[in-house]
Amino acid sequence: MKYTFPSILAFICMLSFFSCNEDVPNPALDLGKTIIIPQPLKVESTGSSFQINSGTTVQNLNNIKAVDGFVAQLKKTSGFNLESTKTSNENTISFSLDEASEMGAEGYTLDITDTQINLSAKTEHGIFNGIQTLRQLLPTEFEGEKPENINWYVPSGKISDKPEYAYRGSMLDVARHFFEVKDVKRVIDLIAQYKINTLHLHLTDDQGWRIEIKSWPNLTTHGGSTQVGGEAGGFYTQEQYKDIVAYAATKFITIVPEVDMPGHTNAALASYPELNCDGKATKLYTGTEVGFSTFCTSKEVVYKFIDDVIREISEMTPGPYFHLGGDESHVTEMKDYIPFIERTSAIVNKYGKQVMGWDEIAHAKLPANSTVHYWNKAENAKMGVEQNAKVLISPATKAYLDMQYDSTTRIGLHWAAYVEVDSAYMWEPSELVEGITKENILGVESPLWSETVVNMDDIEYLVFPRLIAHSEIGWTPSKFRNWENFKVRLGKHKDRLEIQNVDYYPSKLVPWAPLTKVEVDNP
Ligand code: TNX
Repeated sequence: MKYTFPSILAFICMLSFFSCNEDVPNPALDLGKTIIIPQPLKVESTGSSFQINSGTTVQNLNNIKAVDGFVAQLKKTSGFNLESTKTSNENTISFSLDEASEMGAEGYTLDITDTQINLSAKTEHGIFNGIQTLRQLLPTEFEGEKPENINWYVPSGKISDKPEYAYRGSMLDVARHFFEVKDVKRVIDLIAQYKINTLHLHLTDDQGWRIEIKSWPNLTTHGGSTQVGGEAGGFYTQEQYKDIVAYAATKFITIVPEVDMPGHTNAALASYPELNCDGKATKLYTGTEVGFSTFCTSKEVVYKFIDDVIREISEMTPGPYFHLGGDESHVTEMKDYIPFIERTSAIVNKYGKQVMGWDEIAHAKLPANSTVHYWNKAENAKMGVEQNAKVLISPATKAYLDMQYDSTTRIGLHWAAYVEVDSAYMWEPSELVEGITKENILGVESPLWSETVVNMDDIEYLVFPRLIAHSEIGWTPSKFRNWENFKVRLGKHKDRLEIQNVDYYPSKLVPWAPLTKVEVDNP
């Protein structure tokens, strides 16, 4: 491709003093061969291409914010001015909202001819998702930091795309090990490109309380002071939490806060003696056992405490959900657990949020619009569905990002399974549990528990590339998914991970390969 007639002509044009863009036909590129993850619903190639060059203008009549970020990055890496224009001409990238779009709340249509790119969607979120696709149609250099003197061709054709599931999430456990705001923002940046739209933050556990609660300050000053292994912990001030929420919103990611209760509460029990039945504060805990702690569910002060916590967090959280945990409460008797979940759920509703909780909460009678988060027991998920709850799907054997890839993986656990990339990819949410169908499923979430995860490199190593596989499960209908095809696309996605300095796990099952010359011209 590099030495074909058009490229030689283009070279001659570069040496001459006048532009001959119009005379040089753009290369014939095949949109259908371009690697896009998650795979869009419909891709039709027209076998030509659009060239972004010094004369390209940008039309953003609806002043869509997400467009500004995209254009800034393209300016930085192409060196072109990309002036904004009110009218589209023969060389324009245009972004527009279209009330009549049939692609739904998150879908988009991307129409590329040899003279224009038109991205349209019903909502700004749809435009954002279309931009994530457009990023992958551009040369990998787009993801870099400095101007690159290359041809900026985009294959022509039409993509009509929308997601299979409304909720496509990841979870970060900031309780076992604490991660700074900048790390959370990097996670947000990295996952957003795969059209993930939710980040669940596991904010509290036995080892640490990570969110400032103004009415109960000892939760963070004492309860947040340490972490697994005994080093110093940390917590988010309310200002920092709001900053995370606002940053996530710019990438169309909703934050779901979790306060895990009545078990997994040692950090709170160590901070306030009155939450314990014997009135004595427990010791801070830096090990990795689970299931040994519980709030004293019969004490009124516990519900005053929970009311304050849920109120303060809900006030800072624009998203619809509050996750109350509810898992592994092994030392709470069922006769105490059930009324606890019911009373706490009512508090969540009182502050305008919908209940989300790990699958054990289905033992209780759940209010309308609740979501049971299936991680372990299919029968719990079914009990949830029987009371009309939705199910969020995170089976530990497939979706847990803290599971080791194999027995040699340097970090991670394996109590549920070893989860290699093929295993992470090859499953279908609506076929996991008999009786739980697509209608019952809110979506898919990939949790990263952090008992063994200490820094950003560890996060990236466990999250990538498995989250990329999960993103396609949540976005693309199963009839268009196939491991043999996915592993090749993932292999060719390598350059994009590397230019973003992602410390991914180079699974032997994936044919990792830099793009060849022909593919570079047909990105
Ligand atoms: C189970 S998943 C837990 C977590 C652990 C995780 C480790 C769930 C609801 N509870 O407390 O961190 O396993 O894989």
